[in-house]
Amino acid sequence: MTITITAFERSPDGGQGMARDMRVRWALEEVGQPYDVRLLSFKAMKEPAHLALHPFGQIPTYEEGDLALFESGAIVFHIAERHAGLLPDDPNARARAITWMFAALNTVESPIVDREVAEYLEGDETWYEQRLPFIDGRIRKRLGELSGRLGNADWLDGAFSAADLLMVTVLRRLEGSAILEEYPNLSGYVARGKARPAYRRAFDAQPAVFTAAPTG
Ligand SMILES: N[C@@H](CCC(=O)N[C@@H](CS)C(=O)NCC(=O)O)C(=O)O
Repeated sequence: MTITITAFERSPDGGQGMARDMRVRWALEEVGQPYDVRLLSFKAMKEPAHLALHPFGQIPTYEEGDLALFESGAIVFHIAERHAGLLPDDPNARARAITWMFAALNTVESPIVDREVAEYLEGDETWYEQRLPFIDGRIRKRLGELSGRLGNADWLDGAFSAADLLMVTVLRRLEGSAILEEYPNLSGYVARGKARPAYRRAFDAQPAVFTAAPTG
């Protein structure tokens, strides 16, 4: 059955792969599943046809036969459950990998997204300069903890898994801020993820069209 995902018609980051369809593309490349991409304008994302697939009018979505999913984490989890290669077979190792998937999206991504929102939407506010150090402090706290746990390991818990795929895409959102470079093992971790052939294929497949709009 054909898999179809949605992505921005015009990538606000100019094709840097920061939008969350990149996670889904990468997961599909890791498990060797071909997919089609339906590109959407910002207007089309808020229209009934897309809202029927995604209640919040965002990308990415995932369609396969009768199944329609939204939320990048849920989509990556679905792909990892249906195809070998992104979750360990051992039940305990699998549960730990799933735990790290939640950690990436709930615990690490949240302050990073706060920083993006502040930059995009609050940059002109009088209190912006005072707020940024607080957000960066929350990010550094999480990165310090993550860095301590990763140590010298290649991946979060044994072999590369969907947890690493999500965590790498989350940490990538800090590219350009110089914060990530304060944690050399995390920079190396992101570089390892980006060096995977499946990542390269996914990155090269996403369109590089610039608009000034924020990714949200
Ligand atoms: N938690 C959602 C977030 C989805 C999201 O924020 N998508 C962004 C692109 S990365 C989007 O569609 N932004 C445009 C908008 O919200 O109007 C997920 O992980 O899929």
